Amino acid sequence: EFQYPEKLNAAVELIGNPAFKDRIAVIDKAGRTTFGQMDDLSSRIAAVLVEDMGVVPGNRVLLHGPNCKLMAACWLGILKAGAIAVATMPLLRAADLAPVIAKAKVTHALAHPELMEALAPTTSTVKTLNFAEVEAKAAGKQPLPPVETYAEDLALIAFTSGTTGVPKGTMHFHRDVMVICDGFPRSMLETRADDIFIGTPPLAFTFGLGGLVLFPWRYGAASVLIERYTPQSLLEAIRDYKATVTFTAPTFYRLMAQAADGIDISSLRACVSAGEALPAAIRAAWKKASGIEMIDGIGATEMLHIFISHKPGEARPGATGKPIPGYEAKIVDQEFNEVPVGEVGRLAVRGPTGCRYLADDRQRNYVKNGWNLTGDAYLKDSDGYFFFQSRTDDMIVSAGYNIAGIEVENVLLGHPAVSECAVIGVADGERGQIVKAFVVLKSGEAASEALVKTLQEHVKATIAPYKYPRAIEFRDVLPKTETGKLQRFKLRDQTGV
Ligand code: 3SK
Repeated sequence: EFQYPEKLNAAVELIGNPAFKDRIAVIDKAGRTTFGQMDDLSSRIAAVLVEDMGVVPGNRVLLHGPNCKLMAACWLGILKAGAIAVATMPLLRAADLAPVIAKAKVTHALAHPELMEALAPTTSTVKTLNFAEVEAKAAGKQPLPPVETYAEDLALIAFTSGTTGVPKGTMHFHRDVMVICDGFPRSMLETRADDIFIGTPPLAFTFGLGGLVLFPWRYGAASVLIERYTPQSLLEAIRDYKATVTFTAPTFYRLMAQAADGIDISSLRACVSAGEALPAAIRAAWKKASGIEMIDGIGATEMLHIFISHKPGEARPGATGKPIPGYEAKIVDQEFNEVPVGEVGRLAVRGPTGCRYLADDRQRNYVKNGWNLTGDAYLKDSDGYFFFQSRTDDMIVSAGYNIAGIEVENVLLGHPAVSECAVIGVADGERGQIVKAFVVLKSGEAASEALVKTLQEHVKATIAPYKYPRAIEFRDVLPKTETGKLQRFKLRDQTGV
């Protein structure tokens, strides 16, 4: 299992498989591109990097673009040139990119023409081309024979701002790229060559990189790459391209479930949800709208991709699943002792991928005794299913009770007036902390004292009454990362707790 030759280039493995040469690798609004054509284009891009930009093996090349064919081709070209891909979210601006460029010692950059402004302050030190220039230059090149790399050479550095704000670079090898392709998409998704993958996560987020391009390509399947979706346009794209597998986050499934009426999405066979815990209400809403039982999963940029999940049909309500083949997981206390079945503790994981921060002392907090501590509080049941409770820094302790904010969030989300919500603990003289909910209402609903009371009663009637939010604040939007994760720490900062 997960054995690879000493010499390995993940880009060559994924796009250069002669058996897939004439199959479709990428579908976009401009048409269809075969594996053979993507292989050729990415080898020409590698030639541009090496011959025109002076890239040498080991250079770190920043990629800044939305999900599109050229973003994917440039990623492959960078690996074929023996360089290291540092993909960044399209929403990031110059001030966000500066620490990434400095930390990763980026020497070269490729960016979408409309996003070049974000790189303007660094073009004197970072050699930069836009995707249109890359494409024009590539047309005049001979494909570069791929640089020979080793399985344990760095292939990518993925930055995570996480839910705490300060970006960290996570380093992953060529073999790690193959490991994730040979894990989840084989054992859980049972990917087939006739699959068509579609979804929303950016390729700069390893959830999207794996789910939208690497996984389908490993099995000769196709990837639909479109720059931006609304819930409505993703449903239409599923219908138009007859997509079979979706990757997106719970919130997007919830919005798609509300908009799915009358759109034929019967081509779908599997829907993967990750990036955030999956509330039972959303699982049920999507099942009703699409007929499909979602595949839930938890991953981490530090682990490269998903490590706990379940097969279709093996979902257990409220559970994320079990460790996928190759990975082990356990629940530990502060002293790193395993806690009894059914008790909440810190999730520890180990397997063929793991955390290697680039020059960051936080490595010692994340990896202990060879286990990765993801910052999630979980419990394991007697059948070995893992149940998400909260982020470890999101656990609320009120009058001696441990309250997982997510449980309260899930109950509030089940109320018809609530569109989104986030729950945190705020300091309270009497109880230590109290539960506070920030609520975004559905359109047409109005904030009022009466609604506060109604929502409080709804929580009290659904779960243990001590968990009800003693404070509720209505907001128009909630703070989120570029990948859509709630940033509860920002609410805590704003509230001064
Ligand atoms: O669950 C996540 O946040 C995640 C992160 C990186 C890669 C994959 C996933 C699902």
